[in-house]
Amino acid sequence: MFSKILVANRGEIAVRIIRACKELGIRTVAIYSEADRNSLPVRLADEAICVGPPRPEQSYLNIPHIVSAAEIADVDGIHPGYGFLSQNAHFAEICESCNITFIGPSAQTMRLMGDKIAAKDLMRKSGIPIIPGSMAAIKTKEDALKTARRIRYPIIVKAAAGGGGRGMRVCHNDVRLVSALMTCQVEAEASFGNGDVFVEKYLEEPRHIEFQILADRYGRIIHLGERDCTIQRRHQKLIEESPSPAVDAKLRRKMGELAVRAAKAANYHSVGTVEFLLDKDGAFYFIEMNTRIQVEHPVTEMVTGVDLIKEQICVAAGESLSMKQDDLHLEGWAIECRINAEDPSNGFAPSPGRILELQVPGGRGVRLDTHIFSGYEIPAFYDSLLAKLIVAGKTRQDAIRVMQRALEEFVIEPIHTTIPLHRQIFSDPTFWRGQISTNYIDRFLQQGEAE
Ligand code: MV4
Repeated sequence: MFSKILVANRGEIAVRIIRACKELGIRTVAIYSEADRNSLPVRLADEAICVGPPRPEQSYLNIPHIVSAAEIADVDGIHPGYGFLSQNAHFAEICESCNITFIGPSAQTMRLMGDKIAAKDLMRKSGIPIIPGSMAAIKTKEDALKTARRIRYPIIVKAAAGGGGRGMRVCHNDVRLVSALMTCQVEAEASFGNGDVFVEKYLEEPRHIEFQILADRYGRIIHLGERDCTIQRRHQKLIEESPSPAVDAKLRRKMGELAVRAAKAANYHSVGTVEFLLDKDGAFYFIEMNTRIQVEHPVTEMVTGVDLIKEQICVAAGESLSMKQDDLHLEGWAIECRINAEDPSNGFAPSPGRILELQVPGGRGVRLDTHIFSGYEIPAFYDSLLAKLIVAGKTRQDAIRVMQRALEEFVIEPIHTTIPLHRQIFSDPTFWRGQISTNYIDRFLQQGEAE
């Protein structure tokens, strides 16, 4: 087992990882930027090292500074959390070359899954359903038009190095396809240094269903059920739940088996997520695999009773999986709301500033993962996630009631947050019925405008 882990992240996930380490008897090193000097992870960790100025490129993404901190503190593992360096294969390689375990999958697996064309190709060869489209990078407009004849419109153009909705374009005719191809290539080259793009059939109003995977270094792989992350805005998830109202036991078994097969094909170890789109007819398709712990992992923890961060650390340390697939049962219902420092009534504009009044929810079935405290100053340099409010209930209806009650208790002043928006969503009959698709939030916000 590790004796000391460096947490290469900030905010709530840094706190989450430090807590898991403490329960495992592992010492912790926090890194922080100059903007996070007085942050909660810095206070909770055994040691803390400043790695640079506020801008992420100079601190949380600064590989030389982070590796130097790890060497000075003499850690044997680095936990990258999510975002920042969590899916950076180069960083994982540098950690390993310094004899420090990168707590995640192999650099090779991360590189493979980071290329959405290569990932899709691997899944197709492994018998996992994929969305019809180009099987390789589209180089010319003739390539694109030929594929369009085969799969018909609507079509989506995606960047091979994209993912999570970045660098995507939907088109309904040849003219738009040709221009989307050009813009996507240029944008992808500029943002990712890889201009490869591919096209596929655009599915209208699908649900986003992702399976949690847990795998040890010896090829044992299990899934921990699904999360429904359909409620998003501009590819930022707002609400996640497990199980999904759209998945029954039979579909779960089928999708779960394919998710495990996908992870096997990728030679996967550590925790990971296999993302599917599920359409109205119950057909589903692999879209991508996320090679990190995800923001929404707590909903899976609440319905399985498994501590995913602890498991991730244990398998990284070389322990073999103690659980078998048949040992796992989903019990009850869990829902997570992302509480962001944003103003939903002003286009979700960031709302940095100091928290002067804080009243946190509690009681039966309530879990709050957060790094905020009364007097905390929200820096403007990072993503706006302040807290994850997670609830568990016996049924979906029960969980919704707990969430409504918890949202009523929650006070964060004077900054703007997504709390009022969540209160509205949780009293929407459409949400109660679970009849949601990826267009839900846009429609919901439009309704509000019309009233
Ligand atoms: C799609 C799609 C429709 N058809 N691909 C968005 C996140 C990224 N992982 C993939 N995404 C999508 N890919 C095809 N072929 C629709 C989306 C999508 C979406 C998916 C899940 C939840 C919300 C979404 C919002 C917009 C688009």
